[in-house]
Amino acid sequence: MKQSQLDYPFPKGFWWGSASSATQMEGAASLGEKGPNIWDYWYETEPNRFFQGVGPEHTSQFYDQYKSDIQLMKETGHNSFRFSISWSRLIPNGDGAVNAEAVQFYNNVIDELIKNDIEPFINLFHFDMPLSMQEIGGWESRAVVEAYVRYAQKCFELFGDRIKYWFTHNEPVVPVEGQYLYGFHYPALCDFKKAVQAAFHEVLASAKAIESYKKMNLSGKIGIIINLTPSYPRSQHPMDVEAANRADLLFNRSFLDPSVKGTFPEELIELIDQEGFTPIIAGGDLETIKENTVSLLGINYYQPRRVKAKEHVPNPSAPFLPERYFDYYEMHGRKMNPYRGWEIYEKGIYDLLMNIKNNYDNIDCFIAENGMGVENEGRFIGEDGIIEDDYRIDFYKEHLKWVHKAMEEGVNVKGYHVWTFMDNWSWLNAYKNRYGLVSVKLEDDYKRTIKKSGKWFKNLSSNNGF
Ligand code: BGP
Repeated sequence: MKQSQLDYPFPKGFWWGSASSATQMEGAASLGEKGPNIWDYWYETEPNRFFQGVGPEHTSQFYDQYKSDIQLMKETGHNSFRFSISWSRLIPNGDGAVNAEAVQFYNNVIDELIKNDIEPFINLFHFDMPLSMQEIGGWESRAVVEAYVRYAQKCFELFGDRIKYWFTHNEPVVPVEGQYLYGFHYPALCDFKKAVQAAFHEVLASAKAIESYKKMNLSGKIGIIINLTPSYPRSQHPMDVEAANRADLLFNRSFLDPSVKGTFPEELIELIDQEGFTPIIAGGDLETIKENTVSLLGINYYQPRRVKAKEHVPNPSAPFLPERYFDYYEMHGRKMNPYRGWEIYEKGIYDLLMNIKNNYDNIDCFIAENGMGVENEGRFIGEDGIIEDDYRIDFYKEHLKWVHKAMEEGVNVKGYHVWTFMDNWSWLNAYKNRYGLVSVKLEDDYKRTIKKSGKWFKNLSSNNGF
């Protein structure tokens, strides 16, 4: 189709593809000389935490099937694909000897992608702390920051000749929430002070990895992928506005500002200091963060936060959580995903992008995850045996319209990656919510079938718009 016939044309070279992560799709969790990470350990010790007791060993078997999967990526129109390196597969002890089998695997994946004209994007950390590193404190520990930087350097050395787009973290706020606040990642603590230290160390680790990358004089770009959740106040009452601002500071700007601007927001520092949660910062750390900002920003967007002022004075003995500063409310008439329970608010993606243009120097960015999870998706299989996920096609279109508008208004959006390529295992939720352009039938030897949305995505990418 000619570009002039499209309602929503996108520029030449726009990235169409998807995102994934090692633990969620490789499988082979204890094979190929891989070391254990926190997910393997948690599953071994507390399998009942996982939906239907399904653990990381059963993730989509990309480790064995990467070749045919990459053919399916072609068939679904990918010109780019983001995956993560499993730190504990590459360096089984977290620090030290490199696993030759893992090097071979990642080299094979990279080469196969390039051979098929799919640009590989590599993310270095997607929630999968090696167990040995967690045992010495995980992100709370300075030693882990140093080990992470050595791991990052190793990745640059091994794969930097072919990789043009690197990312230091995916959604760095999530391990902080999961491990230190809300209990959905091992070790499921509830300790705000430790959460702040861990967050600071993630920011520092990212800056130090960027510093190392720059020293190597490779020709690629290095960025970070952050999940941004726009916080909308219930009303323009100053107390509601203040509550939304605090949610924004804690969940968005805590990583966005240091990554892009090299500094933490003053108001955030005040908030943290006033509670006595100031992290340990070594001499030179703030300079390292200042000097090593990202050159590309990946944005994950799923849903907004609807925030109101706190109605009651928080009980001082209750666990200290970010919700001490605000409450959530159910906005009347908001659109919900009936199959996952998350709000769908398409304009949120536009608001986020405009914020990047107006307040973050209009840095080059791309949508690094956007997707619609569906529980029990098998019910939508049509007569031809494929999943008729028109709801997902609508979801993508409605978000892309807003991305398009932001681009018309000058935001430097370079691409759109969906979550995700094929149905995958999602941490404690395991296979509960399906997101793929391709379905995976666990009970039929992980059989892959392209969904209706996968076919639609192929047209989207071939036409470069819709
Ligand atoms: C994102 C994560 C992904 C994935 C996705 C879906 O925040 O980056 O790793 O898990 O959420 O989550 P869920 O399966 O819980 O709906």
